[in-house]
Amino acid sequence: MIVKLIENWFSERYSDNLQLSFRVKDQLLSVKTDFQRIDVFDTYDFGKLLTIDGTVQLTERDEFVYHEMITMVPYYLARKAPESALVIGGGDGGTAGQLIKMGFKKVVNVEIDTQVVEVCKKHFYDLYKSFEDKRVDLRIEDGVKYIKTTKEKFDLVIIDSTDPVGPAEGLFMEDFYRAIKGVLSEDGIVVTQSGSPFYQPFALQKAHGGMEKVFTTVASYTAFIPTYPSGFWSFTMALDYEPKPRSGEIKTGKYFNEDVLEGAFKLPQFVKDLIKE
Ligand code: AG3
Repeated sequence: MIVKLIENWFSERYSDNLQLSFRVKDQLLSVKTDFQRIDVFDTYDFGKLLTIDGTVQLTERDEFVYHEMITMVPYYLARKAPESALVIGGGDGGTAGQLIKMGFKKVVNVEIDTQVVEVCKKHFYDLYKSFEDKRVDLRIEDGVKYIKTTKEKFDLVIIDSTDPVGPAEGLFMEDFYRAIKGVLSEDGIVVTQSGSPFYQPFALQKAHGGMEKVFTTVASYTAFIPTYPSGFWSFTMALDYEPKPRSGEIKTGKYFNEDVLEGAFKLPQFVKDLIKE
């Protein structure tokens, strides 16, 4: 007798000819919200996987890389240790959780889609639980609007968004960076995820080019994130002074350490070429 086993796979499509596939034990959820489609899978190799509009947002196994790198790098380069942060996006809670761990006194997290938060409460409680911390103020609203109306100032602004298509498009624009400058405190820094330099050069170029119009110093850095397109990911930060590591204070994470803080800014030539004026 021939028993045919059914295999289930989730694939993120990069182009008509290329995709990254995860074999999955189960699909745990699929919802269509007012903004996007959210899915959760239980994968064999990466634990639970959260996708939005078919793109990998995080997996249990490698989320630490992204969440450490989007927080610890700007934190240790700031002139004095930041104490307050604003997270735009980040409805999974991973970024807020990392900030709390690092000792931030106040984190405002503005997520546009309440369903992202609900899904993570159910399926990624370890990340979601940061929203139960009294130092974290979760607001469900449009980040662009929030920035334009708030009177608060922040030492660090983190744009933890999806790719620059759909709801996140406005988060990669010069106007938005200008508005962010208005909510930064004196030594403030803004950082954004800026895509895969190999597959999404336009994301990096938009972020870097937009920030350059608004801030005196803009610096892109990279990290190895196995489940994102090409596994080679970029972040871009901007500020109005020369960043310098606060050596002596630097703690290590699971990915982040003092060598990574330096090395992450050493860019391959094709990446330098993408962002040169
Ligand atoms: N946000 C950035 C995910 C971008 C991934 N893009 C892709 N797979 N095409 C991650 C949210 C984690 N807090």
